[in-house]
Amino acid sequence: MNRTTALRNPIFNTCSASRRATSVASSVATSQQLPSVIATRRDFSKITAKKHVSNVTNFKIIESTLREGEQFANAFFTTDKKLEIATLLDDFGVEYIELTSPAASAQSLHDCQKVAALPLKKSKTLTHIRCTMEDAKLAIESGVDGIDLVFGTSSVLREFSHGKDIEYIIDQATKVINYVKDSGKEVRFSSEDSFRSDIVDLLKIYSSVNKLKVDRVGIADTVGVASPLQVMEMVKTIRGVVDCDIEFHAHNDTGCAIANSFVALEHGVTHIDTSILGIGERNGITPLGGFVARMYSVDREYVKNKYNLKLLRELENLVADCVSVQVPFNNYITGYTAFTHKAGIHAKAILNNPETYEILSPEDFGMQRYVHIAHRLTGWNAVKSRAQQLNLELTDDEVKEVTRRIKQLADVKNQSMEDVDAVLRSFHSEVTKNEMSHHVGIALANGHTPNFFANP
Ligand code: HCA
Ligand code: CU
Repeated sequence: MNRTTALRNPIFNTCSASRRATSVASSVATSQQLPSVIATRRDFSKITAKKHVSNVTNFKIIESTLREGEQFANAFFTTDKKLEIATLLDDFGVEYIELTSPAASAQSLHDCQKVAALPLKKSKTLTHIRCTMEDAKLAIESGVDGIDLVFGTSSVLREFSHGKDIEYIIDQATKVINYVKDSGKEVRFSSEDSFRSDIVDLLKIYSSVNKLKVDRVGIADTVGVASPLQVMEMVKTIRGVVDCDIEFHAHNDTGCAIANSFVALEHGVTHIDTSILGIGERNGITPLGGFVARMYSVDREYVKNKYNLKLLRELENLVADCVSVQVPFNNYITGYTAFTHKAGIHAKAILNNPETYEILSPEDFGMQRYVHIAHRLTGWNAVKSRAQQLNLELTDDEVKEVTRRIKQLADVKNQSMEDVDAVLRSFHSEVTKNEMSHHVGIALANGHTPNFFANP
């Protein structure tokens, strides 16, 4: 990467942490720090080919329901539930399943070993630990395929959490990474609270661990503060100093988790962390379903071939039940209104061609679309389609008339589908009776006895 790109990077002008980074970056130009960063960049001059490569059709999911999700307020997973969730995640096809640290508790160690021993078809198992030799030893012994190391790098964490400086962090990371690598396991190093960390510190750390040949580095928006533009700048900057894979972990405090994950992939990230329904610390992280919806909208075939999308609903129901929450009405894909069309104009177009108002096809996810007609915004095309479903034969003029009645009723009070069906049925029998008496009248006038009920 260009020697000064990181220092001129607009990210440094867009948030307070970044502003601090600008001043640090320019002030350290004459200090001891910067030359080593520049030297490191020179070491990576060969990796420019990886810069700005979009991975929106070439990404991996690190599913963290059994790690980040366990940090959700309501979460309590028994061993059996963990095994059930992991098995279903594997059937769904996520590339990785991340598990709570075996150092967290005796039960966590036991559960980590149990999940790691499952005969999974596709998913690899990871555990997520502090960057210490003790945790690393336990993690290696638990039998997982890979180990995610994390260290707090923001000044606020360095001051109020672990109290260590950057040299100490790099030193410690070097010891633990080498130890994990010697065991043959996959290893990732991540900096907690990356977006409130000093960019110069981050570049030093990431380029050091990259030299140690980690499989991945991780960027974590631990507090959900980053905007998509800031993510873009951060990812581009880090992509410029590492040639390993990059993982992105987005919290959703300000509603940007999915957008941030997407932008991250567009600019060179390779792995995205998710959890089912987004459960995690506070209001959680990138939800698996929402992330999948986003990616499907870009390349439907890629996503359909990679994941068993029809299992999404089952996964969400399983986890929702387990942590005592409802799947939200407006949830991506599986929410109860996700494929419900209401306004008359929408309903008409959807009935002609679903692509008019749907970028996601409900059938691909084992869902069904629903045209809502019991309201004052309804239109006669949608009412006609409902009458056909109920096998009630009506002319277009009759459908228009009954639609007027439905609208009148819906202006007075909220209608249910049952109410509308009842109106349709009684209207239909009314017109049928009228027709009958009309025919009877004609027949009698002609001197015949009509027999409507005779067998054919
Ligand atoms: C946490 C840690 C973490 C770690 C993310 C990562 C975060 O605060 O519980 O390892 O990439 O959000 O920073 O979940
Ligand atoms: Cu997190």
